[in-house]
Amino acid sequence: MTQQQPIRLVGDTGSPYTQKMLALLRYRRLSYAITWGQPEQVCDALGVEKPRPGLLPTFLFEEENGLRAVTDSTPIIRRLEKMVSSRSVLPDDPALAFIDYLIEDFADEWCTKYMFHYRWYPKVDADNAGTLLPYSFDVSLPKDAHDQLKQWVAERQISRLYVVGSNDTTAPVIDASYRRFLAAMENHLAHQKFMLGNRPGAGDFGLYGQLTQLVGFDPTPRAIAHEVSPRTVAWVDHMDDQSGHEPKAQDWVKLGDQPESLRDLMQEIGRVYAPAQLANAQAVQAGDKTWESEIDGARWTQQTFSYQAKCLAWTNERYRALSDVDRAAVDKLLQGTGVEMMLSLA
Ligand SMILES: N[C@@H](CCC(=O)N[C@@H](CS)C(=O)NCC(=O)O)C(=O)O
Repeated sequence: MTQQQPIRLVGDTGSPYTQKMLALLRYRRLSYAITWGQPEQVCDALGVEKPRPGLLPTFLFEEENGLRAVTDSTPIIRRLEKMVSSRSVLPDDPALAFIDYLIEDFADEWCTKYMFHYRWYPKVDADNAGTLLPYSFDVSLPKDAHDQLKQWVAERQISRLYVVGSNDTTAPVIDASYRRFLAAMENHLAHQKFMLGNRPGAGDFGLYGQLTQLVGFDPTPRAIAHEVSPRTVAWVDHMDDQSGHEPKAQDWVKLGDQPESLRDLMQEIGRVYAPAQLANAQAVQAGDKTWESEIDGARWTQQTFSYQAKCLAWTNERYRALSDVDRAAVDKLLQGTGVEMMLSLA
C-alpha cells in the first residue's frame, strides 16, 4: 500500500490521541501535515464524507476513489505499518506484540479516564481547560467569543464526566489508580527507556498521548506526576520526538527477560481495567445502558460502551491466536495480576 506523503490529519493540541499519533509519525519518520481544527469543517471544505462518530484525530488518506477521512488510532497505526514497514512500533515476537497491544488498549481506554477526570472534575483544572481549549481552537479568538466558548466547553465536558465514570464515589479510585500507575512507570523506567525494551511500541505512544495532557496541560495531574514519577515527566519530553532514535531488532526485550517492574504495570491493568472491561462487556450483552461493578474496593457506575466491548473481544481474539509457546510466555507474565480474567472470553 502506498500513500502520498505528507500524511494529512486534523486534530487538536488538547487531544491525547492526536498527540499519540503525531509522536508516532515523528518516530516513524513519516512526513505529515496537521491541520489544527475541527475535522467536520475540514471534511466539508474538501467535500469528503465525515467519519461517524467524528473523532480527533481524523486522518485523510488518499485511496483509489479520492480522499477518505478515517478515525481510530489503533487500526490507523496498523495501516501505517502496511504502508511503510521500517521503524515499526509492533514487536515481531507475538508474545511481546500481545503485551504491547494490551498496554496500548489500557492507555487508550483506561488512562484516558485519568485524563478526562482530572481535566474536568477538580475546579482548578476545569477552569484551566476552559480557558486554554478555546485558544487551542483559535489563538486570536476575541475576548467575548472566548468567554462564551469557555463556558460552553466547560459545561459540555463537565456534564460528560459520567461518561468515563468520574463522580464523587469514583474520584478517589481514579486518583489512587493514577498514582499507582505512575509509581509503576517510575520503577519500570529505571530499568529501560520504553515499556518493552529499548525501542518504543504502540503501547508507549498510547501512554504518551494521555500523559501529554496529564503532565503538560492539566495542573492537578501534573503536580502528582512531578511528585510520584519525575522519570515519567522526563519520558514524556523524550517520547515527543524520537526521530533520532535508531532502533535495532534486539532492542525488543523478550518477555522472559523483561524486568520484574513490567509486572507492576500489568498488575494495575488487572486491578482496575480488567473488571471494568468485563462489567462493560456483560452490560453490552444484556443490552444495559449503564453498568455497576466493584473496582478497587469501591462502587463504580458508568455508561456502557459497545466500542470497549469490541476492544475486549479483539484482545481475546489476539490472545487465542497465540501459539501454545507464546501463550505460555504471556501467561507467565500475567499470572496473578488479574489480567487473566479478561482473557477467558469464549
Ligand atoms: N479510539 C479513538 C478515540 C479518539 C477520541 O476519543 N478522541 C476524542 C478527543 S481526544 C474525541 O474526539 N471525542 C469526541 C468529542 O470530544 O466529542 C482513537 O484511538 O483515536
